[in-house]
Amino acid sequence: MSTAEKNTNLIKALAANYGFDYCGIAKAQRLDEDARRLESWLNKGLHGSMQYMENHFDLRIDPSKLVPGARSVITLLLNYFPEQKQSEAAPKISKYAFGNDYHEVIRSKLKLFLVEMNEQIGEVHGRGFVDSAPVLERTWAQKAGIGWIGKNGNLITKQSGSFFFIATLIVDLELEYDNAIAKDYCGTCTKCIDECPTDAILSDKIIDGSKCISYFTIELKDALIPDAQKDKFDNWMFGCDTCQDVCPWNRFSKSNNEIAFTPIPEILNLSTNDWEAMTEESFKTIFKNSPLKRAKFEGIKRNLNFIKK
Ligand code: B12
Ligand code: SF4
Ligand code: SF4
Repeated sequence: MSTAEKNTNLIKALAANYGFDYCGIAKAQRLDEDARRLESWLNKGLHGSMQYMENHFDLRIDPSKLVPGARSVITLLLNYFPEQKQSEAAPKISKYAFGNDYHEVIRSKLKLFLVEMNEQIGEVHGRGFVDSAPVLERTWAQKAGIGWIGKNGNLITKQSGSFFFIATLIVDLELEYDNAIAKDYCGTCTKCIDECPTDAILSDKIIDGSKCISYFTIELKDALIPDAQKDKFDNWMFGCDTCQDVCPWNRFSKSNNEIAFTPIPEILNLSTNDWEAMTEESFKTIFKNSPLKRAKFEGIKRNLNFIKK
């Protein structure tokens, strides 16, 4: 067995030990095709007011700018599909935000993962990323053979759908590479496009971020959501899962086993009236470890006000 093969096996075993559901590896290289797609997305203003998406273009398309001497990009997926559902009276919250903030949960796993790689393999330079860094995570997951990019823009796995977080480890270690899935298993389906409440899904797997409910309810920092969107949110208060809920591949979703993603009871049970009555103090206490913090108390109140009939 070659050293690359031995190290690859070890990394895939470590991924499973840390509770990741998928692990795939791609050769670290410049993403020229994606650079064109990203550039066009930005030029069309589909990022709305998410100015951070304009920053670090060179880093986003070239892993060796993030880790000097980068050889491999390891992609790890963590399932967040919950067993529990929200009550009918609750304002809708995206499933990814039911439990503790995934950034913290995954970051600590990645840290330990790198330490263990160094202990077991020898000196490996690398960095772990989840979400907030300039890394095209969906592209790397696709290149690592884990799934395909659906018409709804999400990375979809054939075995268990798309309710997964994506994390990447960029390392200066030569490994064995997985083959990208060449095929697209969306076929003639257009359910996500038809059902998106704000028509944010364009052709060619392009998402108009500036029209997505997730953008309006989480990323938009303005005091008001534009009137043109009124009555379109279908009771989504934080994020939106519609294009994944309607995706036939998500009938294969299995409940996650991550204790940290156990739903916060208030998310499942509070009615819109309960939310309206909530004070800032209770919000800060109940959601201190939750992704809802990103929208802040004022953002949640703004969203509640906007979805009110
Ligand atoms: C900005 C952002 C948003 C914005 C903009 C959305 C968007 N589509 O870009 C907003 C706030 C709207 C958003 C919403 C959501 N997001 Co978001 N978001 C991001 C972030 C930070 C950057 C994405 C980005 O680079 N966008 C720029 C566009 C141009 O890139 P892209 O959409 O990733 O598409 C690339 C590839 O798909 C590729 N591509 C397209 N077609 C094809 C075809 C082939 C063959 C290939 C090879 C490549 C390819 O082209 C693009 C550029 O290369 C990533 C984290 C990260 N660092 O990657 C999370 C991320 C994409 N989001 C995630 C999630 C979970 C969501 C939501 C589901 C949350 C929710 N429930 O509310 C929604 C889903 C909306 C949707 N349908 O996409 C997950 C996706 C997990 C998955 N299974 O795919 C990520 C990866 C975060 C994470 N670490 O887990 N998000
Ligand atoms: S998350 Fe909701 S608003 Fe955004 S693209 Fe999907 S269905 Fe449309
Ligand atoms: S709903 Fe249909 S078109 Fe959309 S991502 Fe899923 S399979 Fe593809």
